Amino acid sequence: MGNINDVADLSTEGEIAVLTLNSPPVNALSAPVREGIFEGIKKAAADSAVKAIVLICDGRTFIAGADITEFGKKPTGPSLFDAQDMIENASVPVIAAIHGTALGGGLEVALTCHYRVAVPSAKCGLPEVNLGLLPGAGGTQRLPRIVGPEKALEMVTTGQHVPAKKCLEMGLVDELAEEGKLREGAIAFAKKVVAENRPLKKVREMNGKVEAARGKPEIFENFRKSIARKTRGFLAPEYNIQCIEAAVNKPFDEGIKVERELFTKLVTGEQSAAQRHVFFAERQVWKVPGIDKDTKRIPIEKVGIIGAGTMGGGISMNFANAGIPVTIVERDQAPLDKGLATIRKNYENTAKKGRISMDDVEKRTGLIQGTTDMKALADCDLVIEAVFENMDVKQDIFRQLDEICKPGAILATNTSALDIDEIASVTKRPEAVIGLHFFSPANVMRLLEVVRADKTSKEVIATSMDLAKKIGKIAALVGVCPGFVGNRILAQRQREANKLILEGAMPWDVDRVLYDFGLPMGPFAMSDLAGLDLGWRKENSKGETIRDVLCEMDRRGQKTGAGFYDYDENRKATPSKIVEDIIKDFSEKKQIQRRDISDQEILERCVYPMINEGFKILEEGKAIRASDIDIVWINGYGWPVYRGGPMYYGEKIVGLDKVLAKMQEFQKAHGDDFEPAALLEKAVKEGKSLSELGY
Ligand code: T1G
Repeated sequence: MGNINDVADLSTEGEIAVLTLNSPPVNALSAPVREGIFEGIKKAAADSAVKAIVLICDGRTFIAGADITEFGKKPTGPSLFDAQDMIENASVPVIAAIHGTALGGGLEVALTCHYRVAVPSAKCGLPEVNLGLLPGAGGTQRLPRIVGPEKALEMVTTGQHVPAKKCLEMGLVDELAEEGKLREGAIAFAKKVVAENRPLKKVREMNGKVEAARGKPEIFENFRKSIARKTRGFLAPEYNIQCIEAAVNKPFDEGIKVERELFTKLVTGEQSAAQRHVFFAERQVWKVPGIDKDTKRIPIEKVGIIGAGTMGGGISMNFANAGIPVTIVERDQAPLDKGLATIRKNYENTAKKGRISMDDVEKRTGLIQGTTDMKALADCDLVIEAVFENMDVKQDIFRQLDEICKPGAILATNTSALDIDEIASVTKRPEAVIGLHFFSPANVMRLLEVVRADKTSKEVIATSMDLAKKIGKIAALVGVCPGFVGNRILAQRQREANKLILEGAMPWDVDRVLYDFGLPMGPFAMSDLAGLDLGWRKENSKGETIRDVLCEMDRRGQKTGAGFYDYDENRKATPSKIVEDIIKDFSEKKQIQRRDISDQEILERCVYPMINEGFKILEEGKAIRASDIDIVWINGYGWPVYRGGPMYYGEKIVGLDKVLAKMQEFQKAHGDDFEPAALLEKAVKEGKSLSELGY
């Protein structure tokens, strides 16, 4: 039968037609793929010799969804709906043959097929919610008709990829083919369908499970409650729920109308545009100019960690989780034993939650060996120090590592702000020195700032970025400067928050504004959580700052039941009159006339300097691209993904001209902390976006 177009080929095996799609990298439903399906099914079904059709894909995966790069562009050729109608109304059975990940529009295409066959390694899902969307090609109407509304609600609001075996149990897949023999298995299944004269099973006509849920609004109300906290601020999860509700309460075609109406609202809205930006930013962040697949990598088979405290222990777990043996060094036996015990307890807690087995606990703790002898690091390929944040201490460690570690070993520091060039300068191998800045808790937080020092070699950078991916992190390559990228930007917000409470706002005002903006918590609640006495010493305290006074009063945060807030036995925070009086007292001492400060001013004063600092980071070359800064703040500090990250938010949601104007206004009123970055002024003056300026 031959080629349909460049991405679709039609062949036959006896009475079974096989339509093969091949559109790398993931067979996304671009215009040619949609045309290939439409024309290929049409041609095969029109051939009287054909008794069934198998729809299969070459390459790494079955269709992984609509082509996200086409969003916002005028669609050409047959629509996805046309292609689906061609399948669903074909005169012969169409069988989807699934490998890899059938996702989004890909699964929606498979759901219009009459049967689905998959290999055990395959997974199916409707992850549109992660793009701020909902399945817009009938997925919200067909999925609950197979798996029932409860499972459908779970799948569409989490975007989870369900393994084929589970799909089989749920009826989402009709048969599992032998691994590696999908084509043969799908054709054999098709022959069976023909031989047994099985019906043209249309999912849209399977109403049993949705009708059974009719008159049970509690299914949806209880589900809404169960995800409320996790989905705070997001639009898409609620719209997904409304579509599943429509599938239960309305006939199929009316349910489809609800789905299309809500899909259109989301796909044209701000949140989805931001989340699609993040989808691509998470893939761009791995691309480092000058490093490619030919850059040599250093094999990392054994890792050494210095320090068995919170950070050292958490970092060690990342490598053990990836099956890499770890030698963890502490100066004294007692803290070493404590550190190892904490690691085991963390694993046991994870096992109690059912996320890993007790066997995993034994395997992973077995991979982490403790010692008080630094010489045990001699055969490590990578050593990461996670000791006290003091330059002398770190330089001493690196002098020792320079003597102990084998040639070619990578020497990394977990410092969150110290100058890594200074650390590297005490070694004879500065090209092997790099920063691996983990975020606490290191075994949980996804972000890793990979900090290149002046002399760090390309091999060490390439190895570190690959290793980050291997241990499940998302890594951004950043440059040496105070606070690197994440904390440098955070410092801007902290400074303004502290000034705002002296000028008239209260900590709970600032926290509320930033929480409502979508951050997990505001700066003062965060300080109470972390402990106000981090880095504070009673003997040095002079009562010169609000924090000093609070610590001196033993109001050191949640752990003492009081900090900026008062806490009840369940750690529920309430604003404190004592703190309010202390703050007002400080305003008076500093002769600051307190005034009412609007929520909008609080937001702009905290957020715009963060954006401005991002511009300075870019012009100094301390981050490769603006979207890397977005990735840092989303994954390291909880910036709401539906606002795209600080740089995206400034450019696409607020508008750089407005950010600049506000910075200039604040500079006049509050001084040079608000001096606009030259690059921000340039972008506004030339009317250019950050990507047009090369960032
Ligand atoms: N469209 C366009 N390009 C895509 C794509 C997509 N859907 N998915 C992946 N790519 C590109 C990606 O940018 C990268 O490009 C390369 O493929 C490899 O991806 C109507 C509206 C499939 C699990 O949300 O989850 O269907 O960087 O690095 O880690 O209801 O990609 O190489 O140039 O991620 O092996 C719904 C999104 C869309 C799935 C593979 N589908 N993709 O992961 O590789 S909306 C999704 C993924 C929709 C319908 C709605 C993953 C993956 P480059 P990768 P991976």
